[in-house]
Amino acid sequence: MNEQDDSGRLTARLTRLEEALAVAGDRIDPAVSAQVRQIDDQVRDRLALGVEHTVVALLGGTGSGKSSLFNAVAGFDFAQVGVRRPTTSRAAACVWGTHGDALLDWLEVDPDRRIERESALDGETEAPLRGLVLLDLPDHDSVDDRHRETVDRLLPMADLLVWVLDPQKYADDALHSGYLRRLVGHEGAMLVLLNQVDLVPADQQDALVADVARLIEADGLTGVPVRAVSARTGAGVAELRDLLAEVVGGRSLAARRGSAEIGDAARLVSAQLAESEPADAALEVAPVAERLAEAAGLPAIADAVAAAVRGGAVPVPSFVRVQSGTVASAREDWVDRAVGTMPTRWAGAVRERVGSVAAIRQAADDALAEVAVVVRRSVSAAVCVVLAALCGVGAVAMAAIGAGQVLGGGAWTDLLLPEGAVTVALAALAVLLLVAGVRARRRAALRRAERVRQDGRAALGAVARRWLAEPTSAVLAEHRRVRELVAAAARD
Ligand SMILES: Nc1nc2c(ncn2[C@@H]2O[C@H](COP(=O)(O)OP(=O)(O)OP(=O)(O)O)[C@@H](O)[C@H]2O)c(=O)[nH]1
Ligand SMILES: [Mg+2]
Repeated sequence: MNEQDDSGRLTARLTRLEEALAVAGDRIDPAVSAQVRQIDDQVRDRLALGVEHTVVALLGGTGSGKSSLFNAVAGFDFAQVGVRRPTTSRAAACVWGTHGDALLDWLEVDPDRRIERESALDGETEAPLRGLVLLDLPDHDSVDDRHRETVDRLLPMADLLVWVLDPQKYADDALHSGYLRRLVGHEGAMLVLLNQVDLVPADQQDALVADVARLIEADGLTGVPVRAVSARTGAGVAELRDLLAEVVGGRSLAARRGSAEIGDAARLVSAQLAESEPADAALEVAPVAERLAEAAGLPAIADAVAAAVRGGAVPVPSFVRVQSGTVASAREDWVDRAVGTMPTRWAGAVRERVGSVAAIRQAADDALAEVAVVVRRSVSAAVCVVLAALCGVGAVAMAAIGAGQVLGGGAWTDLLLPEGAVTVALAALAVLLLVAGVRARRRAALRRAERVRQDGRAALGAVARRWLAEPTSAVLAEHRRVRELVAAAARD
């Protein structure tokens, strides 16, 4: 991948990160946003300076030999090497090649602490290191706070961190818990040098390097190269220069470091998000609608409608205005279920965005006012009853005629002939029609009651959707957008 591709990809990732922050707003802790913006600015500034330079920082405790190694790599004594500790209080820089000034200004290296390597006198010997900016930093474990401040300011700006340890202090807690453990994820931009190996008997050097490597692994850093060197005897210095040449010539370390920084920033934002949004089922409004319906007296109204349609002289009550407390608790329960395990700030945003108790209460009132409560009786039932009555009357009349004939001297058997048969048929028809009428009335009662129930629930469901589900969905959609942007920004 060439350097322009690197820059382009990193810039695209930063843009996603910025968009994620913009969408998330205050649902991301402002301190985290500020931290992410700082990383963002830093990486952008670094990219703006071009990725053709590779900033390599020598870091470590006082007296480990940073300045001595700086001089050994540079090939002349520029950095002050001291017996009195700490020696280096201001960062020094050596630039191989030219055009490093903008970068050194950005790094705030004082002009009198800069030197340029690769003069005409060097011929081609320094060419492999062209593009290298070597920084000699003060000690991170200094008695002077300003030293530590300089280290902390420059550390994130360097593309390769070279930790210079010495055989006495390589296990120092200030180094491991103060710095190394926080750099998990940056292994690709790190190198550890065990300096002063001339002070270690030759047969113990390998074991010592292995012990340093073990501690680095224990810090959670995997794959960080550990090399033994001696600034005094020059052992390992040529190999170090080769390694730096390889780094300078390979894929832009500045880009790789930038990528790791963006990864850190994405992780910071991710920690403010849920892994996924609550399932759609959590946004189901039916339970709220049911609760409001009960509070508004819908079941009683439906029952009264049923009774009235069946024919009872039952007055049908009106909807009751739902109590604020009921609305408040239905709203709260709904929000609790809808936000699930969303982080507090996001859950808070949902709580703020959904309708207020007063708004929901008013909307429920208005919606129920539109619900038609129809008590009309069944026409077919009425027709059946009327016909049943007519048949009944007919049956009685026929029976009377038959009886008249018998009483008027007719034979009993005459009753069996037409009048008797018609009477029985009409009576049976009357019973059937009556049964059908009652059934039709019962069905109509159930139908009308169900219609009131459904209309009431639908009206309240619409209220819950408008004032609860929709605002919540909007927040959850924003959460999803932020999550996806951050995931995309995290991908190298
Ligand atoms: N024996 C030996 N001594 C070394 C080596 N490297 C540095 N020293 C000595 O260690 C002392 C400290 O070296 P510096 O290079 O000033 O160490 P530093 O890490 O820059 O120290 P600060 O600037 O105080 O942070 C000096 O006396 C050096 O001569 C080495 O490889 N072997
Ligand atoms: Mg020094």
